Amino acid sequence: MQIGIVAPGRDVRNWSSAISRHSGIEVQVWPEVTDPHKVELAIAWNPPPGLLAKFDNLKLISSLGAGVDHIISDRQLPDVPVVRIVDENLSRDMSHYILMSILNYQRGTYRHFLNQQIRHWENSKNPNRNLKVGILGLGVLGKAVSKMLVYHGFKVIGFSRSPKTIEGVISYENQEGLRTLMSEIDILINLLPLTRETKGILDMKLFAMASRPFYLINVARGGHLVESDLIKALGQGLLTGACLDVFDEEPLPANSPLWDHNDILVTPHVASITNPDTVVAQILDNYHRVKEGRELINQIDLQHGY
Ligand code: NDP
Ligand code: OXD
Repeated sequence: MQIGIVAPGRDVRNWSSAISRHSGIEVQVWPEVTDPHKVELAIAWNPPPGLLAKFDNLKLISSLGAGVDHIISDRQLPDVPVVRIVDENLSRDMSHYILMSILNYQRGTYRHFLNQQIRHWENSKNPNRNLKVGILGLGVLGKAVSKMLVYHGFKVIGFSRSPKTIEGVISYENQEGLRTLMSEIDILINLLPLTRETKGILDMKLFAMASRPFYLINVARGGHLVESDLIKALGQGLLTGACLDVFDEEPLPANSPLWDHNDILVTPHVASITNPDTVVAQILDNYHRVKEGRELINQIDLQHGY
């Protein structure tokens, strides 16, 4: 048995060395796969469509991260289970990124930074201490983020497919719930998986539901956001600004208008990055489970798409 890593454009040397530290299993890294028949476990990030089908002895596919949209969009996906990463470090890093974004927004850090470039002294007003934060997606990451925000004194409202009970968090489902959430928030965080239902959810229709200008933080997927609607909505004052970590096309092309927009902060998909050392054990555990016919952990429901 061998492990195949398929992650075009990503440096996966840390994955190969983590796997050898945790097991003696041989690793083949695409495109240098010489014997696809030996690959029983594929660890994938954005695999070229049709490629995983070439591993004719495959037993399991694991995403290299929390999301699986980049794997299950493959129309020739082999008929084997797909699992994803759930890891405390991912949740903590995501929570820290969100806290940093909110505090930078609340305290006007970027205005101070820009003012420093021109030696301009401008005292800001008192920070708004009553910011209401809406979170789309109350899964593993959304839940961790919501608890952290409640701990830091923010009012938090969440939205998910099924009802949730999280201390200090009001939670909504369905279209009516989404409308209510939008009418109450000052900041909107997107932590939904990218599926047929959620693609393009961050569009003008949603932005127009807000009852006051709000700040958008998109850390889920670029496919959730209709970029032209964001720029239009910023121009119309529906939004006060946006912090974007994920994009339809990554790396973000040099000619994207998002780079130059004064009210948009761009970060290069770094909100929360999987550390192979802390997750290789769960991936291998899942491989053994599949071989022994036991229940898998963090398995994707292909019907729901997450
Ligand atoms: P989960 O699968 O644990 O949670 C998904 C949440 O979204 C659930 O609460 C689910 O509802 C809800 N949801 C799904 N579909 C809908 C829908 N149609 N309407 C309403 N709610 C819906 O995912 P994670 O929290 O682990 O991760 C979320 C996403 O974050 C990932 O898919 C990935 O794209 C992104 N990510 C980004 C990173 C970055 O660095 N920028 C790092 C890691 C992840 P329910 O609970 O009812 O099922
Ligand atoms: C992930 C990501 O899905 O990094 O883990 O976006």
